[in-house]
This record gives sequence, structure tokens and C-alpha cells, in this order.
Amino acid sequence: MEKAKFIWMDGKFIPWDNAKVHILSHVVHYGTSVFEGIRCYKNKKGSAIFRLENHTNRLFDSAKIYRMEISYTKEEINNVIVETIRKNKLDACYIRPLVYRGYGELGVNPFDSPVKVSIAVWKWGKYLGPEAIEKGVETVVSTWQRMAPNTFPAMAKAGANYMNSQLIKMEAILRGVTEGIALDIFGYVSEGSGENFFCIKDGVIYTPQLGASILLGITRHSVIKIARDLGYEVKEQFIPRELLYICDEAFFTGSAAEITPIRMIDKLKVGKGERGPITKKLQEEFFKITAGEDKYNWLTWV
Ligand code: PPE
Repeated sequence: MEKAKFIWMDGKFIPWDNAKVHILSHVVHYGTSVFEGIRCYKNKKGSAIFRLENHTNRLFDSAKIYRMEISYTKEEINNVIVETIRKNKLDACYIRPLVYRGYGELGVNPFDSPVKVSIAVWKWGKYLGPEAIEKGVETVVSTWQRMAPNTFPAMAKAGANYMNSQLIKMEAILRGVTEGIALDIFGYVSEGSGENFFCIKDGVIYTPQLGASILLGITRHSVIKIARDLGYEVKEQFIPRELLYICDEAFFTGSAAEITPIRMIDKLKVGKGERGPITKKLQEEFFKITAGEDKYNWLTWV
């Protein structure tokens, strides 16, 4: 990864190479963390963070589920994020706020380990490869499913959830493709290892609903809003696996992935095997906003 200069840790800016935690920190042993991934875009008007408040709200929600009390307000976190970007003199970057249990006691009980906060920023290019946004990616349906309801809460963006994501991602790579599409334990489509999933059939846009073991993505929400405002019908519902094989278009959404078309699923072409027209239209509208046309008030200027 490309280093930046400073990482904010519990109130102080620490030089990148010194930003360390103790090996006996609770998080290292038990995955005790919640985090966010946010993009800051450079455009003609300056540098703009995409949907900062929504990300901070989700960070606090994730922390609440895991009973981690953050000793800063949302407003303070938002301000520190802006300050961290400025301090690193970055314009376009990826932002990673992390809340975790640090060094205190070991043993599963987390309550005796302090809740710590860090904010890092760095340059991050296209998540699924440099050509993915135009050409799309090849995928497989993963043999690994997303976590069952009432096991790991999917709505919390918790570090430990990403062990499941890693199984999905490793399998995809070993099967020679970019990303895996995971089903939920009932066999319905859920999401990618680090992205939400959408597909389009006969002009209708489908995406798995809340409860399908998905992270409630902020890009997902943005795309649903953009699509409905363009006049498309968007259905949040159970998606049977076979829709993957007969849909006209499909794409992933995420802060890192933005809107990435899917051109192949299980060696079958999605539509013509290239980015579809509605996907392209949604990308155009999305990137207009990140380029500074802030019609929904989604940008925070650095
Ligand atoms: N599902 C999962 C499992 C997920 O990790 C992400 C984001 C999304 C959906 C989309 O959510 P949103 O970013 O709010 O639209 N994944 C983050 C981390 C990726 C990583 O490799 O790290 C991200 O995109 O920042």
C-alpha cells in the first residue's frame, strides 16, 4: 500500500511507521473491531468526502451493537477525519476509521480492554482492478455463504466479519476470478466479499433486502436513490440464484468498489458479457456527484 504521513490515534497524529498496537491487544486475538471505509474525491471544486455523516453514523451503530463506547462525539470524529486528510496533504484518498479494543485483559470478556480509535488515510486506486469500472469483472458464486442471522450481525461492519469475506475472496482468486458472490444460508443472493450486489432484468433493478445477511451499504443506498430518481423501478427483495444466470446486467457497489460491472458469473456471460447500458447510466450519475455536482448534499468539503 502507499504510505501516507500520519495516522490519528486516540487524539494524536502518529508518524505512519510508528502507528502500532500491543500484540496482546484484545483486537489482535478476538477480532474486536468495527470500522468504516470512505472515499474522498478530488474534483474541480476541491476535495470532497462522500457521505461522511452516513459513514460515521454506521460506525457508531456498529460500535453500539458490540457495546463499545466511543469517547468522541460523531462531530469530533467527522472533524478529525477532515483534519487527518489535511495533515497528510492528500486530495483524493480512502479513509479508514477504526474502533477497537486495545491492551487491557485477555480472555473473551471484552469489557476490561479499552476502546481505542484510529483514523488512517491513504491513496487507493480502483478496488477490483484498473479496468474494472469500464470492462467489468468476472465472478463465481462462492461455496461459502454469508453468516447466518443471529450469529455475526451483518449490519455491523465488524473486523471479524471479514474472516468470512476472506474465505469468499480467496476462493474466487483460487478459481481464477476477481470476486465471489455469496449466498445467504437460505440460498438467496447476499453480497460480495466487500461489496453489495445488484442485477437488472427486463429494466427492473434488483438488490438483496435488509436481512439477507448484507451490510447496509452506503453506496447501495446512493445507487437506489439515483436509480429511482432516474425513473427506474428498484426492488429490494430475495434474489434466487438462477436470476444471476439470466439477468441482463449486474454490478457491485461499495465505497472502495464504487459501481463495478459484473461481466461473468460462473463462466456464463451477464447479458453481452460487458458493462450494460443501465449500469453505465448509473455510473455516470454517481461519478457526476463525486465530481462535485452535489445535488443530494452528499459531499463534505475538506
Ligand atoms: N458489503 C460488504 C461486506 C462490504 O465490506 C462493503 C464495503 C459493502 C457491502 C459496501 O458498503 P459501502 O461501502 O457502505 O457502500 N467494503 C469496504 C471495505 C473493503 C475492504 O476491502 O476493506 C469498502 O468498500 O470500503
